[in-house]
Amino acid sequence: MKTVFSGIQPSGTLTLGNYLGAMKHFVNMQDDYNCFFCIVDQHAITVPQDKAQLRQNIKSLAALYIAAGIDHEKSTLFIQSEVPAHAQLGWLMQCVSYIGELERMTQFKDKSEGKEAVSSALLTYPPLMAADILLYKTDIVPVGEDQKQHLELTRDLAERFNKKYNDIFTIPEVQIPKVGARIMSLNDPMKKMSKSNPNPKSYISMLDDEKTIIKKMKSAVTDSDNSVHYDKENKPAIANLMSIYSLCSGKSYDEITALYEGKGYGQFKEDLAQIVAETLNPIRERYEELIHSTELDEILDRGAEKANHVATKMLTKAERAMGLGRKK
Ligand code: ATP
Ligand code: LTN
Repeated sequence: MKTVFSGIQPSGTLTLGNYLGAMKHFVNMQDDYNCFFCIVDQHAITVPQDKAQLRQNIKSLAALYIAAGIDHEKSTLFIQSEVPAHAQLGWLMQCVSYIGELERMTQFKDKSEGKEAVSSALLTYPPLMAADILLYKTDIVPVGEDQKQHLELTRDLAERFNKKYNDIFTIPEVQIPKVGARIMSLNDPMKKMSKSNPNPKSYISMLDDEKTIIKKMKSAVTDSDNSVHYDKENKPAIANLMSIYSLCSGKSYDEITALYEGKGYGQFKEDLAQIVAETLNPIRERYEELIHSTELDEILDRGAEKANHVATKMLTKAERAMGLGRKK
C-alpha cells in the first residue's frame, strides 16, 4: 500500500480553502493509502504565535481533522512536536539545502516581505517540511497549489541526499486537486483565501455558522456584469465562487450557469451560502462534540506513538548515512 503524508499548520481556524484544497482529499484517500496527517506546530512558530492561542489551535485542528472525517483507525493523526525526529531530520535536511534555493521560495518572500524581524526559521521552513515527508517513505503528498514549489524542493533535496550519502529516501509525488487547489479570498479574488488574513470577511472559516456564512457571502465581491458564467480571466470573483459552488454541490459549471440564467448574482450568492452551510454544518456539529472530549487526547497519543515508531527508524538511517555518531 502506498503512503500518503500531509500537514496543516495550527495557525488559526481552517478556512473553506483548506477544506476544499486539502482536508477533503485527505478524507477520501484513507481507504486506499497508508495515511499520516500531521498538525505541524513547529512550522506555525516560524512566525510569532501567542502560546495559549497556539495550544488551543492545535487541539482545535485535531478536532477538525476528525470532524471532517479522518478516522484514527485508518490514518495516523499526530502533532509534529510530539515526534522529535521531525526537527532532527529537519536539521540534516538544512545541511543539504542551499540558502539561494530557500530564498527563492515564494512563501518565504510573501511572509517576509516588508517585515522588520523575520525569523531564520521562516527561511529554513522547507527543509523541515521535506523532513516531515521523507521520514515516512511518503509516495504521495496531497496539498493545495501554493505548496507545489515546496514539494519540488523536497524532491530535489531527497535526490541530492540519496546521491551524496545513500539511497534511503523515497521521492514523493505531489497531488494537487484539479478544482479547488487555490480558493481565493472573498474580498480580493487575486489573493489566496488564508486563515492568517486579519480580515474575517476575506474567508469562510470551517466553523462559521449559517448566519455568518450568509453574511460573508453577501459581502463577497463580484464582477461587473450580472451574469453567472465561468471566465477565470475576466471574471475571477465569480469563477472563484463558482468553483466553491461546484465542489460543495457536485454540479458542473455548465449546470450552474444554466441554473442562474437571467437570475443574477443575488440569488446565486444566497444559494451558494446555503450550499456551503450544508457542507460545513455536520463538520461543525461533530467538532463541538469532540473539542471537550477525552477521545481527542487518546487519538493523539496513539498517533504520536505510531508516528514515532516509523520516523525514528528513518532518522537513524539518515544519521548513519551522513556519518553521525559512532555506529555504521
Ligand atoms: P496560513 O494562511 O496560516 O499561511 P495556510 O492556510 O496557507 O496557512 P496551511 O494551513 O498549512 O496553510 O495549509 C494547509 C493546506 O491547505 C495546504 O495543503 C495548502 O496548500 C492548502 N490551502 C491553503 N490555502 C488554500 C486555498 N486558499 N485554497 C486551496 N487550498 C489551500
Ligand atoms: N508548508 C505547508 C504545511 C506543511 C506540509 C508539510 C504540507 C508542513 N509540512 C508536509 C504537506 C506535507 C503549508 O504551509 N501549507
